[in-house]
Amino acid sequence: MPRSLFIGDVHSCADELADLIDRAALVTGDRVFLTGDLLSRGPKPHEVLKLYRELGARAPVGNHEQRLLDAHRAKRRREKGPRLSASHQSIVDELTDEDWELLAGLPLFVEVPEHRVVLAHAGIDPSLPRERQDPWVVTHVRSIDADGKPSEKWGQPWGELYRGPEHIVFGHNARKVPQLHPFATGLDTGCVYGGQLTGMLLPDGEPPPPVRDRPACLVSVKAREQYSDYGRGLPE
Ligand SMILES: [Mn+2]
Repeated sequence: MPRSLFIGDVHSCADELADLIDRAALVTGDRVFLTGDLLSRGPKPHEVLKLYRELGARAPVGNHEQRLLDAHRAKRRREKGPRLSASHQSIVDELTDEDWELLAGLPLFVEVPEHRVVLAHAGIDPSLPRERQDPWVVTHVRSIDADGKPSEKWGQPWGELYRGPEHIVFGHNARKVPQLHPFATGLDTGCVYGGQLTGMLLPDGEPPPPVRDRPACLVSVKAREQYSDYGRGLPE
């Protein structure tokens, strides 16, 4: 029976993506989903896109892809674009037309109804239905502040307040360990910052199990090195 492997933010860490695929022992017919932020900060963006195509993977758009796309559009129109880091600038200079087409085609949400899962790069505002979500929130939210507003800052994780019914698989919020909530799973364990690349492997047609059983579905590989600095280190 085919399985589905959901993988956290890769950030150009192609070697670790290949390691995780090996560790999960994927076979033909198994499917791969990523949480977005495929590129930037890490060493091998082109190899990540090559693997993404070979695997027939799917992913929602991340804030890094949006920034790259904004810079690319500005460059083509000879307008002033967003200020970019050296890592972003080299990607903008090197991607092919086919690569840009791939990035521009990434949707805000990837629906995987057979697992009752929806992928979103960062998450959602748990007080609103999915069709009323602000795209900025979907690609940037980490917490809900004291006034109930979505925020990019640290604070109460949005997933703690979310009550379903769809299970949201997300990334963006790099932690030492995955975030396991009743109806949300955060898979970004900071690979590019020297942490781990984490995946969740689900059998055909099965939704993510309850929190207490979910660790058995998780598979991680260690970063081969630290490629980018997270400042004070990854939070718990
Ligand atoms: Mn992100």
